[in-house]
Amino acid sequence: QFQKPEDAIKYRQGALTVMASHFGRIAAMASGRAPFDAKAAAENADIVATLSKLPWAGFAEGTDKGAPNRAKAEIWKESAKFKEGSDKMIAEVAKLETAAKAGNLDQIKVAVGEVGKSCKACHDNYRAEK
Ligand code: ASC
Repeated sequence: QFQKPEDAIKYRQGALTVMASHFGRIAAMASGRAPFDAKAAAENADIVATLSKLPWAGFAEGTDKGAPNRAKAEIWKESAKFKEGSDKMIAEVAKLETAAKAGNLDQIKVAVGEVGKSCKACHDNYRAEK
């Protein structure tokens, strides 16, 4: 899928960056920083759900080096645990998508919190400091 390590690194960073942008739009509604727009929430949740499945292929073996990136070597030493974390994130995003499709702001708030926790768990364990 990737010719060079830097292609994989760019791919995963791109997917995560775009995902954060679309998740952020929903998170802003959940926190009241933006007005609740059910249609926009559902559209953004669909995009996040699709994107949530993509970054992981970019964590190809040996791509802790090759371009500027903050991936720790533990990702490949603890690959089962890392996969558990990514699966958890995908599952929490699926719940967010369900809540957003239902137009249920209370459920969206809960799901946004759980998705955020699942992002943070891997960042805490597997993302190096700047
Ligand atoms: C976001 C984002 C993350 C997570 C994380 C949650 O919106 O870009 O990486 O939430 O900050 O703690």
